[in-house]
Amino acid sequence: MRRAIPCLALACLAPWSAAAATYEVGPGQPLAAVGDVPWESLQAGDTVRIHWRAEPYREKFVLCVRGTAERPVVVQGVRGPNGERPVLDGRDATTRAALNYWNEARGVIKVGGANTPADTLPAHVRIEGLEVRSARPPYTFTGRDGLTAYPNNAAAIFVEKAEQLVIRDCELHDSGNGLFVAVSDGATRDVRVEGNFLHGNGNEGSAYEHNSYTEALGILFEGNRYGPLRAGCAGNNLKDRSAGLVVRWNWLEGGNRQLDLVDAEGSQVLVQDPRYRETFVYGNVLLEPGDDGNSQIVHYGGDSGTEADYRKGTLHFFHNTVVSRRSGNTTLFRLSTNEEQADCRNNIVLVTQAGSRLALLDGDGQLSLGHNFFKPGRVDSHSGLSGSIQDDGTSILAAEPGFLDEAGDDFHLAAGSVCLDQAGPLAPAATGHPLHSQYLAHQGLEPRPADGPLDLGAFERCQSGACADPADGGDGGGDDGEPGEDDAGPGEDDAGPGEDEGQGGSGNLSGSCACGHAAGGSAWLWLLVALGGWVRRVTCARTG
Ligand SMILES: [Ca+2]
Repeated sequence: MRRAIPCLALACLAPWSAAAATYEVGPGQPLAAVGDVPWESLQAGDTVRIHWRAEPYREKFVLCVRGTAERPVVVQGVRGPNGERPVLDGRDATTRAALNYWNEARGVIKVGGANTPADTLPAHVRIEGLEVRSARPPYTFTGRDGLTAYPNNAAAIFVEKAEQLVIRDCELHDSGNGLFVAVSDGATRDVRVEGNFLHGNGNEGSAYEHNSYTEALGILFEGNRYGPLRAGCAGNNLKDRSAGLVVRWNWLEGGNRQLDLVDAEGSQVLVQDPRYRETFVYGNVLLEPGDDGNSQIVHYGGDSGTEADYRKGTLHFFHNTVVSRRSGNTTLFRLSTNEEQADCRNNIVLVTQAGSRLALLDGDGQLSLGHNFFKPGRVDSHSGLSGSIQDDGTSILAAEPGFLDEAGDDFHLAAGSVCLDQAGPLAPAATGHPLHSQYLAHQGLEPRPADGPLDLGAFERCQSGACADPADGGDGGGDDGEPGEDDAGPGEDDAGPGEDEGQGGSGNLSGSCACGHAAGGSAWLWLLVALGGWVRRVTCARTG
């Protein structure tokens, strides 16, 4: 029952094969509330634009819709006058009555199945530019079952199942998990998490909820800022159980461990996928701000106890900058068994205490080292080495790596740093992951300067003052490894539709706007992009 469709003549005349709509939400917009959007009848190519307002939107919804590569479904925040992202607040939130979906308590935004709209595997969905918060105990919302409490494992964004999903430029906080991605028996794949700010999540006294907790077939994290969890919460910062995991060019500060990369629990599809054996972590800043949780920075392998399913492959860990300000010991890697390997090269690893406070391994595992920076005095293990360490002797031992402003958290290299131009070659398996970008504080990326031999760590110094953009220089890498993902409910969570009654969603609003949407030729698509300001105004009003 949607009808009126004011739209631009250009858009209406464009030769697109299917209609699509843009819904504008906010003060002075055609739709006042998030719940006015007909979420149950979204179609490929539709865009929902939620405009900033001073008061948070206390509303929640499900995205159960398939877009296409050319016609994604986009939910987009439109920032306020001072750059504020619009806020979706789970506390006291309500759900549009026309929606009916399970696992409603698991997130403010759910991407996954539903009764209304009809169930499907969501695809080509993009969520961007929103602040999403406050899905955790003791908060409550009102949904299909009336007043409902959030469970501990509620998330700001809960992905039950999806493929080709992008979450970017969002702030996710004050929830059990900031982001939760379940593998759903292998259905969830190709997820990108880009340029978000995840912080202040978790539940007091619990180690089971994290800033992000993910399991998928193919997942990429890049350009994100991870901050400490909420006070008193013992979860990890980035916890993952995926196959095809890439973590690059992020800022990861605090958490029980900065990275907890453990075994797939949700699907043997992951364990059987060749990508399960290769994990890539590069170009990140990993900062241990103090005596925050576990003294281990990276855990790789598994934690379920089912060792046969542990990663038992290689963690490729290169060009990271690791800084620990712990007062006592720091351990760089915990490899779960002696069948886990780490290839550690071209990193800067600095402990602010004496160099002997750094151990490379907790005990188990096979570690190979080349071309890293350490302070003198590092030890193999603080608790007894049962694995092995292959050190090619090329690492630099010095008192200081030569950061621009260590106390001020600026870990770019200063002139004269011992880390300049000291990198060795990447591992053969890592050559598909060129260092063409670096983290830009905060939540951004910039080209890594092309300045002769690579420097150690996450940042390249342009010594000449006039460096080429490596993207122009053919680093050959093309697009590296998009992570795809699968189901896998992290941890304890089932994420399964559970109780769901699947009565089909026939009451969908039929039809969509008469105005067009980018469907066909790329020329039209790019014309639309160029005319973005106009396109945004192609607005379809709901008639009720
Ligand atoms: Ca260099």
